[in-house]
Amino acid sequence: MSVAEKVLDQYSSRVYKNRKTHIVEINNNENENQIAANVRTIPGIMTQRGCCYAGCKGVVLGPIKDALQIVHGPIGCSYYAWGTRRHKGKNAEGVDNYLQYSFSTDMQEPDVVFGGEKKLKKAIDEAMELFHPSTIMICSTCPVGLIGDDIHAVAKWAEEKHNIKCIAFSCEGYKGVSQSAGHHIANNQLMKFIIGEGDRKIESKFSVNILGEYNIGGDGWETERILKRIGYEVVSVFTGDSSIEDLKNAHQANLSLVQCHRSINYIAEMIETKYGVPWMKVNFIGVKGTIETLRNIAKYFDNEELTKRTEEVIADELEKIIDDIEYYKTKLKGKTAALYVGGSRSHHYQTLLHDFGVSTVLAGYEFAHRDEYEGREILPFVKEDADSKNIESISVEPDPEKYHLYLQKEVLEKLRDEKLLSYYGGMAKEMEAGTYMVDDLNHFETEEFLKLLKPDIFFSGIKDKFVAQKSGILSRQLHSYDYSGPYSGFRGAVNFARDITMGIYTPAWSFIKAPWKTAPILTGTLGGE
Ligand code: ICS
Repeated sequence: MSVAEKVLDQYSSRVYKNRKTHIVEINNNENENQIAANVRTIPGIMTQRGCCYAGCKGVVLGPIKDALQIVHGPIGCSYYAWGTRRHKGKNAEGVDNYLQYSFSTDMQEPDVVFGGEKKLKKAIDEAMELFHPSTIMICSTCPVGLIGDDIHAVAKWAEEKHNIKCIAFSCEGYKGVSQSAGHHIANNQLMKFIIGEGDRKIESKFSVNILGEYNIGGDGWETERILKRIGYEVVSVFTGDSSIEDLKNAHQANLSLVQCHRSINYIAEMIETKYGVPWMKVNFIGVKGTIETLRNIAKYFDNEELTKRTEEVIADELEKIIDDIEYYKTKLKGKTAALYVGGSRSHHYQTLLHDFGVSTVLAGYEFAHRDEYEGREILPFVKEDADSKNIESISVEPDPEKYHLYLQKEVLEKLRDEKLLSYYGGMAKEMEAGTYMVDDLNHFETEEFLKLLKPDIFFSGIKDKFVAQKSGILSRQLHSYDYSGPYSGFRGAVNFARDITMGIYTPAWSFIKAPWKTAPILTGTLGGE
């Protein structure tokens, strides 16, 4: 029996059939690594997924520092989204910063019975009085959708009464099957009400947006530092350490760089369609990934001086870290890892682990779609550029998500031959045959797989880390980086290697035995006496 079969075998036949399609043993034949993803979790299963509200307010909107975000719903929804994601933001002159705060209408039973709009209006009045924000965002959680409060009407009311911008997000937790729906809702509203409104003058010919970068542990700052060193102007970052003013001007950039495709692909697409700003998939995680990305961007701009400067910066950054990298390689080479996060890091971080010779035995996502698992090759150029390179018909493969970047097979092969393709994501590609790719890995499967595969380290989040830790496996959080970071770019790679080396060579958790291993934790008697 394979490892996957041993895990699946414990399910009832109905669950077995369903979960089997979400667990893939990687095969050398790329086309066989197909996985079921982005579908409903079986009720009753202890999933690690989050909700639509988490994806909208927690992920995409959360890091916008000068929008005062009021959560319309019970207090718990707001409390659990308060300060946990570590999207960092600096205070800047003339820009409000509400990142430390948590605003909620604290909905109670009477509001559910009689409607909560009055309370929401009161919360807005109060926020205006105390903070004078220029932008308010309203995010609703489950009960609001169920009782039908019209938060969009309240937003309009607030705009007129207070002369501010007020945007409502109907991101009730139950919508969709995971956080993913929330990303989409946030993307749509940002596009509708913010992007395109700015008229800041952009000086540089080499101006970029960084999309899908939320500045967790300072990642966005490190990426920006490298880009600025080369000579790029960073117009906006979606949405790490961002201000409304920056986001308004995103349409003025020459190119959008997409780090986390899953959460922001909709905006990347819409900015391209509406304003003609093309986007390119990048990866600033890992030394190799960063170098490849910087070269791809330079290739896009096709400017001699910029290309030269890119190579200079790469050489200089490398020189500064190379000794550390070599040292950590000797410490980490041959170790094995399991990764389980949301929808983009499990493949990006595999590239970083490979830099140090760490291989992956299992990797999974909570809510990724099939592209993040199976990968797609994409054109790192705009369509027009491809045309100018004499590639005839670039037609779109029928795809549920209708990305124009999915190409027909013959075209793909031609582009591949001409080395015009950059790879986009794709977990399967990073993995060796015989390892496991799992979608919506649940609590039970986590325990079982870890027992059978025994990785040296398990990268996950706060919900799933303790079981691993208590069973003696080193755990590092890949969502929040625990208290560390940045992990992006050249310096980030060293931080990352230092953290996991420290963990692996301080095996504190393997010295303890979980109490339930030696003694029963429940006692009782059967019968009447
Ligand atoms: Fe993208 Mo946690 Fe990002 Fe990704 Fe997304 Fe979330 Fe975080 Fe995780 C995210 S946007 S919050 S890279 S910053 S929803 S770590 S998909 S689950 S892997």
